[in-house]
Order: sequence, then C-alpha cells, then structure tokens
Amino acid sequence: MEQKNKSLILLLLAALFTVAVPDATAQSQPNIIILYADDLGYGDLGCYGASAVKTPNIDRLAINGVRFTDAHCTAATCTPSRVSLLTGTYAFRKKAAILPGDAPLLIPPGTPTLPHMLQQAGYATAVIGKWHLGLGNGVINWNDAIAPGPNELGFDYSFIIPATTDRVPTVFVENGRVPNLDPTDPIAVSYAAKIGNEPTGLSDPQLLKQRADTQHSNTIVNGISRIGFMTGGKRARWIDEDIPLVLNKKAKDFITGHKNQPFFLYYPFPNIHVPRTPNRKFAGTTALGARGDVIAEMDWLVGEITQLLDSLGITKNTLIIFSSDNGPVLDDGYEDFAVKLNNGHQPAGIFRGGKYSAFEAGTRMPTITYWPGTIRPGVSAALCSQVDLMASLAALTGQQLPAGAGPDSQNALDVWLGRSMEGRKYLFEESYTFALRNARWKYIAPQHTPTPDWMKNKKIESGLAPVEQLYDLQHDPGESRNLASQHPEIIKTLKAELKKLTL
Ligand code: NG6
Ligand code: CA
Repeated sequence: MEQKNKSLILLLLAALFTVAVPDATAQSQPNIIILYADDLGYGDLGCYGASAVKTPNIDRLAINGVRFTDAHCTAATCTPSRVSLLTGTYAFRKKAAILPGDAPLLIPPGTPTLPHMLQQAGYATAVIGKWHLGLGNGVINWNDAIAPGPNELGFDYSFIIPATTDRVPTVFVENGRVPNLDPTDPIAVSYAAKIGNEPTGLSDPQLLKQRADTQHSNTIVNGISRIGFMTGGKRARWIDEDIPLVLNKKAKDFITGHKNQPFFLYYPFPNIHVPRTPNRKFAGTTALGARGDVIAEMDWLVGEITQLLDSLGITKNTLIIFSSDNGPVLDDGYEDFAVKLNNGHQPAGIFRGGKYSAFEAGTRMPTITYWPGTIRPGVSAALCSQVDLMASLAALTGQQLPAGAGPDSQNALDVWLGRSMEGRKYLFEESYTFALRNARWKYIAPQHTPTPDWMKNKKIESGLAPVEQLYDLQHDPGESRNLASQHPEIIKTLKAELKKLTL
C-alpha cells in the first residue's frame, strides 16, 4: 500500500478509535462510593476543625475535593435520613422513625431507589454496613431466607448489620442469610419480652464491658448489653471490635471484583454509633476515649478504600461522597466516658444541638465530594440536602427517573461537583418537629409535645418549643436568639413553604 494511503487509514482508525472509546463513558459512568458515617458531628473531623482526633485520610478527601459547610442529611436520626438518601423522599412521607431490629422493611419493593436507578444504568451495586431500614414482611425467621431486604431494592450484593450495633440480633446478614449460622443453634429475637436464659445487663452487670442505661440493658453479647432480647446463633454473632475489619474486607473485595465495570458501593459505617468499641489497633489512640478512637478507626477505613482505588488505578474514575446520617451525641446509652473525656472538643462545631435535635447540628453534616481530575478542590457554602443525591446521580449517569420517583429529590449535580455554588432555595430538616431553611434563615415549627425526659437526662437539646422559632444563621449560627417576633414577614414565607411541602 502506498505510504499516503497507509497514513490515511491510520488517521481514520485513530478517529474511529476516539469515537469508539469516548471520554464521555468514563465521565458519565464513574464508580460511585457513598461513605456514610453514623452520628458523626459537623466538628468531629480534622478538616472541620477538630484537633483532639486526627483524621488524615478524610482530610485528604476534603483538601482534594469539595468540603461543604451547609450540607444536610434530611433528619436528625438514622432511619429517617437513610430512607431519604435511598429513595429521594422525605422521611415523614414514609412514616419513618428509628426502627427496632426486627422491624419489617420500610421501603416496599418496587419503590424507585437510588441503587435500583444505578442498576438500570448498568452499575454493579452493593451495600456493606449498617442497614436500619427493616427487613422482611413482618415476622422474620433469622434462620431462613430473609426477604425482602436490600437485594429487593436494587442492591446486587448486601452484607449488612440489620439495624444498629446496640440492637439485637448481633449478626450480619449477607444476601438475605445469616452467615456462619449453626442450624442446631437457631436464632430467636424479641423486642417485646425476655426470651431464653442468656444474661442481661440488668441481671448480670458484672459481665459488662460498658455499663448501660435501662433501654440498652437487655441481652448481653460480647460483654455488651443491647436493646432487645436474643437467643441462639452463637457461632454467627459478630465480635464488635472486629466489625470494621470484616466490613473493610467485604468492601475491598467488592471493589476489586468490580474494578472493570461501573460499580456503586453504599458503605454505611457503624462508626461512630454506640456501643463504641474500637478495635485494639485504635483503642486508646486519641485523647477523647472510645468516641475519638472510633473516629480514628473510621478514618482508617476511609484510607483503606482510597488506597485501594489508587492501587487499582481507578481513583480518577470514582466519585466518593462522604457524609453522616445525623448529628453528634455524647451520651447515647452506654458509659463509655465520652462526656467526661470530651475536654473541650466540639462535636457539633459552632452549631447548636446534635442528634435528635431541631437545631442546626441535628442535620448539618460534615460532607465531602472527591473525584480527582473532575472535581476542582474547594469549599462550598451551598445549601444542599442528601435527598437530592438520587436525582443528581441520575443526572450524572444519564438516567431518567420514572414519574413519581424520588419525589423530593432535585438535580443538584453541579453543586455536588463544586461547579455551582447555588444551592437549594429551601431546605427541609426533620426531627421531632419540622424546620425549614433558606440560605440565611431558619424557621422551627412549634411543637407542643415537650422534650422527653430521656433527652433532658442526657442533656440533649431537642430544639423543641411550643412557640415559633426563627434564627438568623448568618449572624447567629449558634441559634441563640429567637427573632420570631421581629420578622413576621420571613416567618410567613418560610411557614407557607413548609406547609406546601408537608401537606
Ligand atoms: C435510640 C437509642 C439510641 C440509639 C438510637 C438510634 C435509647 C434510649 N436510645 O432509641 O441509643 O440506638 O435509638 O440511633 O434506646 S440512630 O443513629 O440509629 O438513629
Ligand atoms: Ca445515626
């Protein structure tokens, strides 16, 4: 062949090749990892001002990604925030409250979900970690197939802690089965009354590693008394201190096994929820006691993931979203000395309240997006909500959500990727009342049911009041001056918007 023709063919081939392997594929189908902490407060990370605990791995995400200063989960407790994240729906529409460990699945199969949407987009999907959205249809037989659950909602693979680590059963569920179960030692669970003869926190406190309040003083497993009673399943029970190691392995196996195809990993850490039981690699490594140690442990978990992505060469093709499900709490039922050892650490940063609270720290979450090569590093003050991840990730992956799917979810992709600083006009916060934000103001609806005693006893500021509250967050981020009587016009607007939303 003539030299000229040869070059022409080569040129044509090169052009064809560019079309056949477009950059857009890499861009529109990046791997997506949601690293979701439990009860981590706005001020609990180095990159958000903490000094008593070091979080170098998460700080590295923040320095090389977008660190958000006004990003929110939808609610001040776990189950409600998680249902919103996965369905793009506010929790009150799902009647979501903190669930016991034997509750039925809160999200009916067939509901459009974030993982299902990504499955449609060709992603391999997995949840590895804390679930707390219920399982089964009513009565769960823990010794048989447990369904429906995550696998019926769009996750190809699931390896979960069914509820929380302070609730029975203290076993993992992998794709609807309790792994390592001995059929001659079946599991039974009860939240209504004591079953079996196993020691409880009340009957045998001498067996405890950490003393607990009455609600957490039922069956003792591994030296920790829990909420709820269980018997059996001894071989399958987790060892609390090893949970991070187990999850770390599962998460790494999933990523490695899917490194050549787009994957979505929803990785809800049990850290830093109670009981705080750091692995011995981390116990005693911070000045904050167990609560600080489990933050350090979580930071290590994050580093394990980013190092793996680096070593597999897929960092630039992976979007990581790091956040938390509700604000911080020091005393959540166990005597782990979090209060005593806190020593001036500010779990909520400059904000007021925390877990369970209508004040800002209930839902304002440490939040980072990281995607080297695509996301330009920076800090974003945009007002944003995790409820928007479903529509935003649909936009990212070129998916059209079916009608009615993710009814509260708005496409804020440019905000999440740091390309736009224009956040939500209004942002909804759920706790034991409703609140509505705009960029400057916060309205908290009156609540006539008073703060429950258990919150008062734990010095938890509920933010509940029988009167309307209005705070100017621009000048008073700590919500110390209720300006309701001075700004009736602002109240009127926010109240009307809130009414529209909750009707
Ligand atoms: C509460 C528990 C608390 C924690 C919480 C759920 C009591 C007194 N308190 O009911 O310890 O388990 O539920 O936390 O039982 S969450 O982060 O999953 O919402
Ligand atoms: Ca939580």
